[in-house]
Amino acid sequence: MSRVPVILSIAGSDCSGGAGMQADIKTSIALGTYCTTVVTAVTAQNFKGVKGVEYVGEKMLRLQLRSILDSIFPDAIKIGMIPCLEAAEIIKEYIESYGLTNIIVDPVITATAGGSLSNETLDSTFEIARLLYPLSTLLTPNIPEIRRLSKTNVQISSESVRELMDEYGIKNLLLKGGHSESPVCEDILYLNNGDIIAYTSPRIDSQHTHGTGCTLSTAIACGLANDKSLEDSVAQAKYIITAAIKNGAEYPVFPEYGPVHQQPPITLSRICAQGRASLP
Ligand code: PXL
Repeated sequence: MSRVPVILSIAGSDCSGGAGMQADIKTSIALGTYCTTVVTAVTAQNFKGVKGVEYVGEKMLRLQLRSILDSIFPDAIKIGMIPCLEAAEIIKEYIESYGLTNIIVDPVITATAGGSLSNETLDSTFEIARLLYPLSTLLTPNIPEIRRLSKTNVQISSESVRELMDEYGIKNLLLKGGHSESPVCEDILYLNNGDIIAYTSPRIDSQHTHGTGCTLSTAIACGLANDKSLEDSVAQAKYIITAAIKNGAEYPVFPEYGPVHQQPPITLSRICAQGRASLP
């Protein structure tokens, strides 16, 4: 009997359900992958902003990691919100001692709704980067995140991306183009072997983009967990996120700002109306 692929999401909880661990679980379900979770922090937020953040603490972080890794070995891992340096040190220790691979790191710094997701200074953001990025299979920064990591406000070039990859020992990097001014949304994959692949989608005009980064990085992890190549996993994830943004715009949860939708609404009423009790 073949086993369901499993991912582990190491991320913060977003009580609004749009981003963080909640987005990871929804994405994983949409892709038929089982999602285990290690919560790094609890955030209190809605689509207008972050009201509070609490780190779960060393003991609880270790206990969650041990509970999962001793019983369900993940085929791929997605790492999102890292609230402090101590959490990064613990996660690194577990990645190394359990020999974890297929690790996607989303270098989350601020929340989509506005507000910091880390109580760390800029210096410790770089320290967290030095600890975790070399262990990752792929880093998925957006334009503000790569500017912050490269310590620049100017246009990012292929050379500056490669310099950053060399400086932090990043194997592969996906630069997300969502924040660009371009009429299309182009994400560029910089591979270890020197190759560059561009993934382009139409830009969808929407205020419902909360959870975009979490959804994309988790969808890539799901691809790897299903034994797809990194290039194919990114292509699949690009398709999923474009559909989720389109769904979020067409079926908004809140009238103004809100989350992406990982799946089209299930037409339960139609199934019930047909009186169908058995599975299709
Ligand atoms: O999308 C980045 C992100 C990650 N993790 C948590 C978040 C957000 C954005 O809002 O709330 C918990």
